[in-house]
Amino acid sequence: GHKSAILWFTGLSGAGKSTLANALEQQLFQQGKTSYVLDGDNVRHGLNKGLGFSDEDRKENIRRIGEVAKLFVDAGTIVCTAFISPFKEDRNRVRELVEEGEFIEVYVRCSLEACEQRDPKGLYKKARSGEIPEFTGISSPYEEPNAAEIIVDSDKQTVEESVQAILDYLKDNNII
Ligand code: GGZ
Repeated sequence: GHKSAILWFTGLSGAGKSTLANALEQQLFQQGKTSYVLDGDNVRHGLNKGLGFSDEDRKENIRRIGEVAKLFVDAGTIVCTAFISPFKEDRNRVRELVEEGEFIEVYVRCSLEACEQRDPKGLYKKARSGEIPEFTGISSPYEEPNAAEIIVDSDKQTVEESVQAILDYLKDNNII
């Protein structure tokens, strides 16, 4: 068995949140644990279609995702969420929705330089040219967590090392 929890990945665009969340989910699945990944692909195109990237829309995006994540916790799942979630206040509001210990903040730390160098979708380039306004790290803020349960340095650690560190945390805290 396992306990339910929210693994809340936060970090810049291109830091590797979705990659890590999906790699972790695979490992959990292999261990027979029920997990699910919420990310831009399945939330911003559906439930949150219509929300953009203004501060207000990001806040509403995160609020709804928090409520959905809570439902997954109620359903007994380990839910991994992969959203920039740039505002500390919005992340902390989600933390307050669930029991102590059920919200695990995973800061996927990566320098802006490294994210910009990766630029897998060419978004940083567009942000620099002004084609995309309010882009996180360029023209919209990212507030670093100051008490994340887990920090992974995605510009120094491999995906495997980071996933292992998260699995170790879950074991040490009797979640899996
Ligand atoms: C940041 C943007 C923006 C702006 C489009 N700022 O690398 P991606 O493409 O796949 O991930 C980014 C994603 C961010 O959506 P989130 O729901 O995670 O953001 S938040 O938590 O702040 O609500 C990026 C793409 O959407 N994208 N425009 N202006 N990222």
